[in-house]
Amino acid sequence: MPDVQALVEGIRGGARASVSQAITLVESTRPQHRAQARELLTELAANGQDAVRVGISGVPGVGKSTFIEALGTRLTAAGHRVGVLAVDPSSVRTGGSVLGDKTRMARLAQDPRAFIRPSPSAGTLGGVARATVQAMAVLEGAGYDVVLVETVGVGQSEVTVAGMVDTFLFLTLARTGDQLQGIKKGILEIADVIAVNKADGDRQMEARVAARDLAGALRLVRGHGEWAPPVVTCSALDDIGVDEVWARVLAHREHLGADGLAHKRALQQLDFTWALVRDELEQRLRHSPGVREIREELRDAVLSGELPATVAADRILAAFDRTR
Ligand SMILES: Nc1nc2c(ncn2[C@@H]2O[C@H](COP(=O)(O)OP(=O)(O)OP(=O)(O)O)[C@@H](O)[C@H]2O)c(=O)[nH]1
Ligand SMILES: [Mg+2]
Repeated sequence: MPDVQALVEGIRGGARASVSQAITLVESTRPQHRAQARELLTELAANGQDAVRVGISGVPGVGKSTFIEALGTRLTAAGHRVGVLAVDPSSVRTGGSVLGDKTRMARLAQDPRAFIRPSPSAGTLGGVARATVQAMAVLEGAGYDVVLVETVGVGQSEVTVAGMVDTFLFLTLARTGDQLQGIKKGILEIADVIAVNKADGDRQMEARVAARDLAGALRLVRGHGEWAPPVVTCSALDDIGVDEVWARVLAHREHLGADGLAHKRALQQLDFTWALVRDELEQRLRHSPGVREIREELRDAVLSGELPATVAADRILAAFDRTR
């Protein structure tokens, strides 16, 4: 059982081992660890500084990790301290951790001014999100002033990540016309900056055309007077245009302004509060002795058509209320 006070001191002093241990603590689902994690975060929040929080999403293979390697290396060279976290829904399913892959971030992984942490490999997306938000607080407590959160662009994970960062960067590949429809509309609604990656070699022209088309499509999605997400091209591999992407991220923060950013973060805290409640309720429901007792029997009854779902649901809730 870690000593919270010692951890706090280690984190404030920027000790990597303490940061690592603290993130393991906030990832733990054991009730005792969760209580300690709360204590730790309360201490850290007392004089924590806020980092620039950026989510980076896009389909598998679009170049997220390569981009983070290029961007992160630039940022640390400019004097920043960069934390990298990952939210990987596939690791929730398979128990493996693919994202935050250090082999794609070889230089950054060696960089003393950077800290890379792969996605927690167990639990629900809600649980992973909880751990990630808290890991972000640990990194901020340790003085990392930029936090990048990588998430693969499938399912709910990008919406989840968009809800915990200041700016959401969406990486895509050159697509034109009809292919644009392959990009989910939901993504265009949450993206703050879009970059068409792999704009190198003989794909530069194609990427530029795609960026222009995408910018046009976005103007239809976004309302008048709203932030119009800029669409730029870059090559993460050749480190071309990566600084330009970062400039757009900073421009988005500028657009929000101090009050706008504070308001956005406050709303995120409120959403996060309820997400925590839902996550905790789900855990309690799963472990409720009353529900466990009737679970199998209800399962059979519903499967055989003997019991309607509505009645079964009422019984489960009654069992939960009775024994919680
Ligand atoms: N030509 C070119 N290749 C790139 C570029 N960026 C990434 N790649 C290559 O694309 C492949 C996938 O890159 P990753 O950075 O692992 O992509 P990712 O989006 O992090 O992938 P997942 O983590 O699996 O979702 C690798 O072979 C990279 O070398 C780029 O700008 N240009
Ligand atoms: Mg990756």
